[in-house]
Amino acid sequence: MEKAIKLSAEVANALKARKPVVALESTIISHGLPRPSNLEVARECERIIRDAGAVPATIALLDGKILVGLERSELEAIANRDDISKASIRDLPIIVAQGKSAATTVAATAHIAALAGIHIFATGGLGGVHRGANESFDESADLTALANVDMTMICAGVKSILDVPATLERLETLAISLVGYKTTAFPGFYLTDSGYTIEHRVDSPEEIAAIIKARAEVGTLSKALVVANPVVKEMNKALHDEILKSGLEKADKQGVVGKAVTPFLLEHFHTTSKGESLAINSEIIKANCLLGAQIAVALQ
Ligand code: PSU
Ligand code: MN
Repeated sequence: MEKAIKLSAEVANALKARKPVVALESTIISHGLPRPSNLEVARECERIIRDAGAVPATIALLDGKILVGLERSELEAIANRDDISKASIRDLPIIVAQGKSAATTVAATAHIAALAGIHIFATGGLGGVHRGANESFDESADLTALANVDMTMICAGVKSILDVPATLERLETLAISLVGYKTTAFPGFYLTDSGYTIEHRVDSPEEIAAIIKARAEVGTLSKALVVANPVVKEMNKALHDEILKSGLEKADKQGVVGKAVTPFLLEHFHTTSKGESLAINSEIIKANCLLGAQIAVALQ
């Protein structure tokens, strides 16, 4: 049988030559951003990483193959095709065996990247504990995935649609290391500051590289390190809170549950904020890609 995981030539060569590589997820492209911005941002991210001296490895499933590093046409397919589902780790064997196509979440991307030998990963905002999770049990598999993988995860904190303090508690319980980049205010995705503080602060990619090296020595390589990088220009806070409130109400009224919740709320933000959340979401992802590449380069 052919192998299920296929590395692009660029990624395979980079890994063989021990060059810096940064993994990127694809759910953001197919379910997190509207067309045509999704493809533009995805391309821009890859360019930013290359310009910083690293190799981007966008991960997705196309027609039953797990691709690590996408060709131009493959990235277009993920951005524009209508048959791209949202895959978490548990969906991977099913999609592969059935020859289907899917974008990978943070959980699935981290899992695949580690299998491929990539240990730096940049995204927008992590998944986490949803509001009302004490009844719905809706907690993103991103958290448990990061508790089981050797990964440095660059993000703007967790998405502000979530229960942020509960997510911080879960990160602690799951022994996922957490540092703020140039801050001790935990970022709130669209907002620079979620209102919750974190203990550890780092100020340079070199400092993060030193922590990554220390992880091997202290035996925490099987768990992720989360680097929380706040957005520079945040969304208007009043507008943010208003859109979040109406989005949660609308989701509740329409009975949106499970994996549809996050894409539904992000879409509500993008349509209701008249482009403001989209611009900020794009900035977040790009800034995290740059920092990811800088960390990967500093590690060498
Ligand atoms: N960050 C973004 N946009 C996104 C996501 C993260 O800026 O669309 C995606 C990631 O793929 C993440 C997923 O893993 O949302 C979380 O979904 P859920 O809450 O269903 O686990
Ligand atoms: Mn969920």
